[in-house]
Amino acid sequence: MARGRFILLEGCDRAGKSTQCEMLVAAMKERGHSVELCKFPDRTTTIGQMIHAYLTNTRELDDRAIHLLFSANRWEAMQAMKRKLQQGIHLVVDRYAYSGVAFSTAKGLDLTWCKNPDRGLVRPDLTFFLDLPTSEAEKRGGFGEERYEKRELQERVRDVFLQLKSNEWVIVDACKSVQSMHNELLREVEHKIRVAEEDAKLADDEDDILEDMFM
Ligand code: Z5A
Ligand code: MG
Repeated sequence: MARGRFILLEGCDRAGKSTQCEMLVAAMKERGHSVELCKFPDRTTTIGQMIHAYLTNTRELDDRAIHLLFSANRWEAMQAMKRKLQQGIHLVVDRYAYSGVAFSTAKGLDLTWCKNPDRGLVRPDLTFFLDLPTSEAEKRGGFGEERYEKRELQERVRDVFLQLKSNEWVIVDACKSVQSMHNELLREVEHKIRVAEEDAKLADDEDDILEDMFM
């Protein structure tokens, strides 16, 4: 049996990541895959509650301290995520370490310093970057409610995201309709899973989880 695939949705604010994650999970389940949704920040943990207080402006924190909390929030999820991937469960993940680096670097921290705490996390098998101009994001529901939802910062964040782009990234135009984005994502995911299953039948070598984020 092939291990589960780690499918990440990253992207600009209000680009529809959470909408697409939910649709993707539902469509994969309908097709008979075992799949779970993960979301970062995970606001349900103790660390996640500190992050939530910061994002909703009820708490002030040094830029480095909040960066490390976002990273710790990923590390605390790592054992459970690895176990699920090993059990053949696919993970659809709503934001991850690329958001961590993009936001903190956009605030002025050093890029390499920002990557370091996330070094060695599990690396996604497939990353979608949902790209949306800030002028479009501003027209969408809820923009401006949280700390980082300001135009200049969002534009710097997008620039850093694009610097982090690697081979397993697929750039998606998030100006498109919800349904056409969904069709594109589902097609790519189905292809990725099919290739992994075929490889698992043919190859003897281990299909190890990739524990080399930012390495
Ligand atoms: N952050 C960080 O600094 N460091 C880290 O390590 C991590 C995160 C992991 C909270 O994240 C903040 O944390 C975030 C980055 C920072 N700060 N900012 N800015 P979050 O993930 O909890 O943020 P969120 O509140 O979920 O917002 P979001 O992710 O930006 O939105 P989204 O998930 O991309 O979009 P959505 O909720 O699916 O849709 C937004 C609206 O647009 C909604 O009204 C939809 O109906 C509408 N929508 C969606 N798709 C479309 C299309 N295709 N057309 C038109 N309208 C659409
Ligand atoms: Mg979201």
